[in-house]
Amino acid sequence: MAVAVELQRATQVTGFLSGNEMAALSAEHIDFHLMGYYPITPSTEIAEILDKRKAEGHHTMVMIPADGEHGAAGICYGAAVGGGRVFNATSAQGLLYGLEQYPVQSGTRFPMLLDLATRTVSGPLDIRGDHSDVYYALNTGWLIFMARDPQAVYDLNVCALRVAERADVRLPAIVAFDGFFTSHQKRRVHTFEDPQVVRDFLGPFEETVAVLDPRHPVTVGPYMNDPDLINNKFQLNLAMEAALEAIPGVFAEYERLSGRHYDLVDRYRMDDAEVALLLLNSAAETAKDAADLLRSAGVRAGVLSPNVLRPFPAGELREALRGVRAVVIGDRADSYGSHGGNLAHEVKSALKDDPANHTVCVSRIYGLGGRDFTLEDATAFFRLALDAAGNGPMPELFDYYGVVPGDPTAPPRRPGLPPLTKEEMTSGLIHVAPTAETGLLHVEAPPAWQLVAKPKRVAPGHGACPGCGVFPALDQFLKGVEGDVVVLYQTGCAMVVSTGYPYTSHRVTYVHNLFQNGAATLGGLVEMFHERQRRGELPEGDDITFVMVSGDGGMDIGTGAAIGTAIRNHGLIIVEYDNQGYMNTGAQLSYSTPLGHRTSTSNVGPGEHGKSFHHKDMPQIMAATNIPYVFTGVEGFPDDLLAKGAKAQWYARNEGMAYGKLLISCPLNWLTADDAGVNTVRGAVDSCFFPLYEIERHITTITYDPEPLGRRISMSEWLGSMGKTKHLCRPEFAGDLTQIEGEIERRWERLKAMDANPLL
Ligand SMILES: Cc1ncc(C[n+]2csc(CCOP(=O)(O)OP(=O)(O)O)c2C)c(N)n1
Ligand code: SF4
Ligand SMILES: [Mg+2]
Repeated sequence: MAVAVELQRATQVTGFLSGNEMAALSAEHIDFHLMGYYPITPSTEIAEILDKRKAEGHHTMVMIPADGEHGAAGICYGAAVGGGRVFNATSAQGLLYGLEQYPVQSGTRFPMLLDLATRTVSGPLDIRGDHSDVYYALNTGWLIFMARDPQAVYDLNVCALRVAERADVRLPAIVAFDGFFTSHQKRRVHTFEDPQVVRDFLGPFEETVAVLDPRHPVTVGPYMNDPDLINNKFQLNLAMEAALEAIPGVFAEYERLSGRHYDLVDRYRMDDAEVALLLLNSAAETAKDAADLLRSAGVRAGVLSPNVLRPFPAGELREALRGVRAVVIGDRADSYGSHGGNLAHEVKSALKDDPANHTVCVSRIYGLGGRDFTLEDATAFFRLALDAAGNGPMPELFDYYGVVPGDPTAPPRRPGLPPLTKEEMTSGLIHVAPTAETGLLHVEAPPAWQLVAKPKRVAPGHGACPGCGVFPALDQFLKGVEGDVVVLYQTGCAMVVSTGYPYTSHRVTYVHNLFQNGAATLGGLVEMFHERQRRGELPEGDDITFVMVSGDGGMDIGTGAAIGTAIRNHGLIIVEYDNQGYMNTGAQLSYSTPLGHRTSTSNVGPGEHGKSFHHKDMPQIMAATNIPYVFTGVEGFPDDLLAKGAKAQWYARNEGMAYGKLLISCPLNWLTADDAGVNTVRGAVDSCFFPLYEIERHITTITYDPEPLGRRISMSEWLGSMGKTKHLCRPEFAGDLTQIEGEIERRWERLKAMDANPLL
């Protein structure tokens, strides 16, 4: 028999890869038709690796960078409906932002695979790993597999898809592995030498509904009420049960190919265990070492860890715990107020169905926010189990592990700089008033250098890279804004490098909410300010200017919120700093990345020529909402920026929303020298890639025109000045360069026409 297994085993190669690398490799071996994705740490690498491999010509999967995870989930759903293999990868907020789409995917029974590098759900924002995200998926109707190490990521991706696509299952599947612990740590791994082995194991994709056959029209997603909906859900439940039946067989078949054994529940030294730990993913591996140590001291200790969470392997857990006197169930996420995490509750309910079971269940919340789970922690859990088994005082049945309650009377660890006063932030040198003839604003202000004494609202000592253009540009803009300011930052470099509990670089009140919802949040805050003033709860004369700061990425995923806020015309300013990519997450493309530019998700090689579509023209999009003021600016033109700051404040105070886009240099990812920032953004202006202009009460004015000054430079001169775009000056990219030049010229000519004609 052993010989037969050996004979069927496929040839494998050994590597040293991380969980994300294994996720990407398995996706390549599966050869999905399409991946829809949106970057989020720590799962982003998966799309980055696949994009790079595509550029190098290793695969031809369609890779679609979405405008957000809701969009990514929508792309995946559409593609799945189209009949083919579909892949996505995300984490934390990304999972939650797409959440609404997942029950549709399972409810209409279209299989696909989503890799989840688990991470803490905000807020506060924390990019490291726990299981608060995957627990949100428990009720989505998706199969959920748990991969404890990089090897399991590869293996379970293949097995999960095989289960998902069975005719009696037809459900989407998540494979979840621990963010950073598994996603980024490399291990010795084995993969099939020939990807065809994986493809044969899966067989061809069989569509059940032919949406792309016009000769046989179908209706997908009709609205469904009583009495059918409950039957739809019942059938989903049956599919879960079918999956539970099928998984052991799929695992066994996979074992014959790979030699690697998986069960519904991973049992370690459980045969005669009297105490046990029940943990998910990487922590269970640590617990195994603790079990070994205890075993050598004569304690019958074991470890249980489900490889599958949905369907929940209740029967296997019941059986495994039958002779166990006490188990500590660790949850890396709380189900707040319910006296236990989801795993603890589900295990307890499984045991309840076995009247012969007398295992004491101790529930602990541990390891939130990526907090390590060490050998000492696992040993402490075993001690709790031993106490609960009767060897010591009975522990609390539910508690948090490794926390301190905090002291509300403790002073801040380090006092920051003193708050800015209204007086010091009001130079009195800037005067703004509408002109009688045109109604457009006239700004009277000294040259920007004369305002250097006006304090910066962001203190020095933040963590931006050397030469980063974000804060100099923001400061030049904010120099034009007088008095009190409240800022809201969407997630991005400016937020990440300027706050980190318990420190802040902000000398004015600062709010962070989510990556994409800042405009709506600030709209609510502005209106609360006015309403409380109207009710006499805040002093009548007080005036605050509300400023949202966002990266270009925030204006992709947050476009809807920004446009909604603009259409409602709240009195606030949105400043977008555009560094042409998602820089704090590792330089992925944004919709503001221009055509042909190299980013970590628009690589350059025989299979790809950098970003494949033109950059979004956000000022024109915002202008179309009819807000009173739209502008562009760069650091190299401080007087221009200062005046635009003053106008933006005037409009926010008197008429409604102002929006401005600042092009800022990012030496780290543009691959330019640290001191080249001002020249690089100047080059963008002088090549007419980024014209300086404003749209005030629908009238467009170019505020700096390089042409009459003889300063216009060619596109290739500007592109050649940055490492990320140098390739575009090579002969084989001549076609791309022509396309870029054509688009930039078209936009510039259109702008000039708008400048010349007040009706445009
Ligand atoms: C819903 C959601 N999706 C993804 C992320 C991950 N994320 C945080 S910031 C960011 C990119 C920010 O790019 P941008 O706004 O251009 O700012 P930059 O980092 O370039 O300064 C991404 C992808 C998130 N926090 N929330
Ligand atoms: S990555 Fe770029 S934008 Fe972000 S802090 Fe560094 S230089 Fe600035
Ligand atoms: Mg950016």
